[in-house]
Amino acid sequence: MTFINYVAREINCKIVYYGPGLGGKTTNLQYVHQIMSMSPENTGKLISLATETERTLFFDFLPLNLGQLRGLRIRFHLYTVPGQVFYDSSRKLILKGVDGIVFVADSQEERMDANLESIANLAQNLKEQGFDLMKIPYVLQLNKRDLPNAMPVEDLQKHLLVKGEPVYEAVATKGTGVLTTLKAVARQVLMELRKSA
Ligand SMILES: Nc1nc2c(ncn2[C@@H]2O[C@H](COP(=O)(O)OP(=O)(O)OP(=O)(O)O)[C@@H](O)[C@H]2O)c(=O)[nH]1
Ligand SMILES: [Mg+2]
Repeated sequence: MTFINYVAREINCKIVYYGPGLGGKTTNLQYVHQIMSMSPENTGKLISLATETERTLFFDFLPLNLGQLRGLRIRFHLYTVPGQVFYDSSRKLILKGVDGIVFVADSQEERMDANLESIANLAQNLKEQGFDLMKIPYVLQLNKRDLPNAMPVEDLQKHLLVKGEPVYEAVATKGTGVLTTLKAVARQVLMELRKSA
């Protein structure tokens, strides 16, 4: 549900980072913000609403200006959801009008159930908003590759792939894989835009 504002001559796309609690969604946005703010004309403020312990309470938000399509400026609005199970109503709200999803999986073995639960929750919440996980632009990020208990990539893929989506390994705290992931989802969103434009 891309929002095209012909008066401001801009296209607004919404990308949501989804996944289990403590998986690294906010860390992804912090890194993108750090890199992009080297050219301030492209980036707005990173707005985070967090608890005292830095868990996302409602959402994180980061606007980015990334190029043009047919004379319209393209703005990507990045959001994260709170991963903690009991914030489901916030997740539903944040998914409204979504154009693309990054699923940030936690590679640690003990977080496999939380990953699976979060994917099921995503599919359900998308459905309630009238979206289909099988059709929406979607990439899978396998985060926390630096940890000793990270599962092998093949095992994670076997359990977490939903539709042959692109998969990227990441260490969000170091920025590894963060921009590659973002570019991949942005590319899919732009392809959808071109189809409908
Ligand atoms: N070792 C390691 N730690 C990471 C990595 N990515 C994130 N972390 C750490 O994991 C913790 C949680 O990261 P957040 O980005 O806050 O996780 P989140 O997914 O936003 O969590 P919620 O907001 O509760 O849903 C923080 O202490 C991060 O520094 C990573 O790739 N490797
Ligand atoms: Mg967070």
